[in-house]
Parts: sequence; structure tokens; C-alpha cells
Amino acid sequence: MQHTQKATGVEVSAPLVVDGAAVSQWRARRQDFVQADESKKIERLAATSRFIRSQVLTTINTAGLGHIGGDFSVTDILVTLYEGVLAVDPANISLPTRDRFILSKGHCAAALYSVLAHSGYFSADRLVHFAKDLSPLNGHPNRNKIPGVETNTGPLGHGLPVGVGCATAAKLQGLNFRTYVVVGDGELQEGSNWEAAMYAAQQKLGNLTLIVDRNRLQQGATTAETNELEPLADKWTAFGWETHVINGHSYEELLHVLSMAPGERPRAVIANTVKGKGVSFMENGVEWHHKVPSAAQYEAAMKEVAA
Ligand SMILES: Cc1ncc(C[n+]2csc(CCOP(=O)(O)OP(=O)(O)O)c2C)c(N)n1
Repeated sequence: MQHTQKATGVEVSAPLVVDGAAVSQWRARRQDFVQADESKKIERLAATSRFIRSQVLTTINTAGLGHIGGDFSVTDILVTLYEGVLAVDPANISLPTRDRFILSKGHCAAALYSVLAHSGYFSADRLVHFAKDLSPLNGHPNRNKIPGVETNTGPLGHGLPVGVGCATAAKLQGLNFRTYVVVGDGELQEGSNWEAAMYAAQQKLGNLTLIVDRNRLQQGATTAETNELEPLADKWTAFGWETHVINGHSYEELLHVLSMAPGERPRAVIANTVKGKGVSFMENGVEWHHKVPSAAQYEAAMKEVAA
């Protein structure tokens, strides 16, 4: 049987508004999280990721489009940030001191929307409208329509330059918020990233953290076949960044590196990930960049992501 999310009766084009109950739940989870021991934290993040992957699968299944492979490679990173790291208040999206987060690989909007809804920025019921005509939940995020989205993305290569702007603004204003940007590894082939990287190092933007979703696949091919990025860590180091290489599906490693105090230099985290992570027949399959599962594949995938 093909699962779909239920229509809510809310007009597709209605503005998104904060979901107070979900914000309260998010706040309670965050409070518990801060007090929990390491193993409990890991358990929590794993459970939330299972939930988010199931929700993304259903969202894409309902919409009939989406970028499931890249959604699943970035899920654990997004969940760790929103459940355990970012200093944000979903009920007060304009707070000047909030941490800024930019998902520069905007084609993976379904994962971002699912995590934002789980944090209360808007009601999860609205995910049923993902990528529908007139829906605020566009196939790529739009800051004018979606609470919690800091900048519009979609054309690759713009998130890091905007993030550098946010980090610079914090310094100029004497505010101590942090800026986190996630880019795809294929996206790093856009030259604008390297201009931003040079400037961030020159300005010693220690309040800026870049996370590279290093799943080694892009649209239709591997990054190595398209435009080799290696030696990637050496490149960031040579550009003057503090560089870390981690397993992007290890909550321990993610939590550790994303919670480190700001240093003297901008920080690049190369997170080794698996495109399609969590579904055996999607993992490392380049065709799953934006393929939609059949009914049988959807059923099988749901069992795997929830396990
Ligand atoms: C400037 C620009 N060129 C091309 C595209 C089309 N495009 C969408 S996703 C994608 C591949 C991106 O690969 P990667 O950054 O590695 O993302 P992931 O594998 O994590 O989904 C491309 C080329 C785009 N969105 N923007």
C-alpha cells in the first residue's frame, strides 16, 4: 500500500506559521538533551534521524519529486545541529543573536523542511504541500516564505558567501552568534566558494563553520569523475582554515566538532557521508540523486529507515 500524508484542509498557499506545540516539544527535548549523558544524547539523535528520514520519504513520495539521496546524506548533520547545537529560538526567528544556519545545497529542501517542522518553525501537516504549485514549501528554500530559512538557495555556490557575510556582520556588530553552512561536495566545484574561503580566512572568521556533505556523488556522476576535489582537507588547510575530517553519520563526532568553541580561524568540517544513507538499495546509487521510489520501493525503504 502506498502511504501518503493526509491533506490538512489548509490552503496550499496559506502562509506558514509557528507551531507552538511543536516549539514546546522542541524546547523540552533541548532541555533534556543538555542534561543527558553522552549515550542518551546519541540515542536521542538516532531516534530523531529515523523519524526525519521516514518523514522525508513520505514527503517526497507524496510530492512525486525530490532529492532523496542528498536528503539522506545530510539528515544526521541537520538533526545534530537543530536538536543539539544551534542557539536558535523557533518562536523568535528574528532574534539578532540567533545562530545562523544555511543549507546551501538547497535541492535537499525536504530534509531541511522536515527538521524545521520538527523544531516548530511551522506545522508538519504542511509538508503534504511540498513542491506543490503556490506552496510556500518550494522545491528550493525561500526565506520570504519559510520561517527559519536565512537565505534563498537553489543555485549552488551561494550559501558560503552569504554565510561569510553573516559571520562578518556578527563581528562588526559585536554579537557572538555563530554561523554554520552546509555545502554539497559537488557544489564545491562552484568558484564562489573559494573566493568566500579566502576572504573568511583573511578576516579570521572563527565564528564561521562550514560542513561539507562529502558523499562523493553529485548529479549523474561521482565528484571524482566530474571535477576531482581531492586532496580536499589539504585545500581547506591551505586556504587558512582549521580543518577536521569526520564520519558525517557519527553523532559522537558531529556533536564533538560542531560544539567546539570558536577558534581563531574559520572551521571546515569535511563530513564523510553516504548518499541515500539508511536505505540499502539507495546507498551510493547515483540514480537516487532525484529518483522517486516506486510503491514497492517506498514500502521497503520505510521499513529500513524506521529500523
Ligand atoms: C549553479 C547550479 N548549477 C547546477 C545546479 C543543478 N544541480 C542540482 S543538484 C546538483 C548536484 C549537486 O551535488 P552535491 O553538491 O554533491 O549535492 P548532493 O550530492 O549532496 O545532493 C546539480 C549540479 C544547480 N542547482 N545550481
